[in-house]
Amino acid sequence: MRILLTGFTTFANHGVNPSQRIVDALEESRADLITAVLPVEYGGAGERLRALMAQHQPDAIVMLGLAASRTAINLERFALNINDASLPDNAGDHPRGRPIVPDGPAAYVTRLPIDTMQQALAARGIPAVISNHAGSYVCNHVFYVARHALEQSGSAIPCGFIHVPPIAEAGDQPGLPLAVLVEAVDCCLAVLRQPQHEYPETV
Ligand code: PCA
Repeated sequence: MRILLTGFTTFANHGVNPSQRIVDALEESRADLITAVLPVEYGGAGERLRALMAQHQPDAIVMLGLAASRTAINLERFALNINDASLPDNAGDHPRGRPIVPDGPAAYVTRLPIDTMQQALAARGIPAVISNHAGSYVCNHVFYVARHALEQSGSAIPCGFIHVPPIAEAGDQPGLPLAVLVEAVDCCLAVLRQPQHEYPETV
């Protein structure tokens, strides 16, 4: 199974984006991983993601991003058809209430086995919750763009978004150590590699 795993560069006042560090840590770990770090730009990230999908034709897509205010792994359930954030992106684009795909569906549901992933994470003692949506900034944007592209092409491959908290060592905010974040994502990828996404005995 060839899995496309993406993270993001830094943005706003976040010195480090844990999603980039996780991707860097895992990129050499398995031959089945295709990794990329996306710019925190609505247009640029969507374009890059579509190009990666077209080039590699992955069997699964897992996108990662930082959710600075969260303290657990957040398995995202829905991507919303809206770009709307108080913060501009890294290219200065600052949409408010702008649909991602005019006339597209209001939301797409994840195609990741998030319940099984949550159980697998809990079994390892890693705090993980299901979050109903990925916000309305660039993370939600790429989640929607990927799901829309798959829907348009009639593909039903696993595809979804996981938000991670900050790296605990990196600042004064609560978070999780980088090693735990890496283990969490590795654990989610192991779930995907199981036939029918059964609960993995060993990951
Ligand atoms: N988090 C932001 C964008 C990039 C990232 O890592 C978000 O939650 O939209």
